[in-house]
This record gives sequence, C-alpha cells and structure tokens, in this order.
Amino acid sequence: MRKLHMMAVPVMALGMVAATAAGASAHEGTHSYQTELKALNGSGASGTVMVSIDGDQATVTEKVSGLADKFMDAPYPHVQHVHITTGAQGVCPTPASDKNGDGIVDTVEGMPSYGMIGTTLSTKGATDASTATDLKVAGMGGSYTYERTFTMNAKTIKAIEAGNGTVVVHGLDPATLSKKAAAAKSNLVPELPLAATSPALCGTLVAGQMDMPIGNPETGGGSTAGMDNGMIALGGGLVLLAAGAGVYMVRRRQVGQN
Ligand SMILES: [Cu+2]
Repeated sequence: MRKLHMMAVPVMALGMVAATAAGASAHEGTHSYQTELKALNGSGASGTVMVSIDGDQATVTEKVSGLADKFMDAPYPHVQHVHITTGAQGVCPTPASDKNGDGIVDTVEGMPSYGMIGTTLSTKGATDASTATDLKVAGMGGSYTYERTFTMNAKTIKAIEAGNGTVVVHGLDPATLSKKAAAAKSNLVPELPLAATSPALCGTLVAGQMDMPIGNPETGGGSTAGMDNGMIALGGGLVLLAAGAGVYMVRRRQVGQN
C-alpha cells in the first residue's frame, strides 16, 4: 500500500503541471498563425504568411511570388492587409463572390468574405488603416519577402485568434486576365482597370505552424460589408502614379488585341 501511494503522488503532480501549461498557453507566450496564400482572380501568384503574436507584438513573415511585377515601369505596389470580420467567419472569396459576373472578384465583392481592413502590412510607419493605401509602404514587385515586428491593434489580434483574420494582397496584372476582365474598369476608380485595385492573393490565418495541412478556404455565408473607403483611396494613389504617362492604358490595349 505504501509503495502505491508513493508512486501515485508524482504521477498526479505531473498531470497538474501538464494541465497548468495547457491552460496558460491560451493567453501567454507566443502564438503562431499561418496561411498559404492562394491566387485570386487568376493572378497565378502564391505565397505564405506566418504571424507570431506575443502580447501586442506581432511578427509577420510573408513570402510571395508570381504577382504583377511592374506598374509604370516601376515595381508594382501591392498593398496588403489583414482583413478582419466580426460577425461572420473570415474566409477568402470564391468565384461565386463575383456578383456582377465580370470575371473578377473585386475588392468590394470580396468584403463579405474577408471583411474590413484591420491591419496594414506596411513596410514602415503605421500599420493601421491609415497606411492602407500608401503605395510607398506596399509590397513591391512580383516577388518579395516581408518581415516586420510591430504593435498590432487589439481588434486584429482578436480576429486572428478567432480565425477571422485574412491576409489579402491587392493588385493584378491585366495580362493574366481574360479579355473581358482585363478591359473592365475599376468600380472604385473608373480611370483604372479593375485589375489594379482587385485582390491577387488571399489566405485566412489559422493557428499552428507552417507544416500544418492547409485546406482551401471555404466560402462563407457572411454578412454584407459596406464600401471600403480605404480601397477608394488606393485607386486614387494608383491614378496619381499613372498620371501623365498612360503606360497602363497602352498595356491594356495590347492585352485586348491578343
Ligand atoms: Cu486589403
């Protein structure tokens, strides 16, 4: 009897340690989330994003390739955000989200799926919505690696923890699109092709490390989100970039002739 008693104590103690560690991990320490970015709108791009959150500090590591490379003979600026949903589950849009049937799921059509901008993955400066359309701090060119540690706002952290944080990288190359889609004008900024403001990559962050199996984001019921004012500003920025040169329009015509 005495021997059994002695053995039971250490086993119980171990069990308690394990239970404590499991309980603490829900709120303390570093939590990792990741996603495989999938091409939207036939962008042909791909990528991965890893987000490590410790308190209010987030380290975002992102690798993308195959995006539109040039805009106006300069590296194509790809604004990128963590979009967040509150009511509905955050997901990536599917072709069914293309409500007007023009062949592109534009930024507005995608919002019922991935929600509003929670955090801007800017290369420097603010990471809230204030830099959402700042082309100078966007991802640049067709392939890039992004790594930054910053204070992440509480609403984005909360959404990511709930599985409702979705990384969206914007900016398509009209050359990769169907004639009809390439010729479409932006519903945000009519002077621009729809491609310029539309999402090219999307992935909803899930808890875990990079070796976790990733399923395709499912389409969600989702609530209807309003027009994203930030994305209107994005269009304005691109118009400024394009002003005076018209290279983008020329390229579009060439695409249309193919
Ligand atoms: Cu966005």
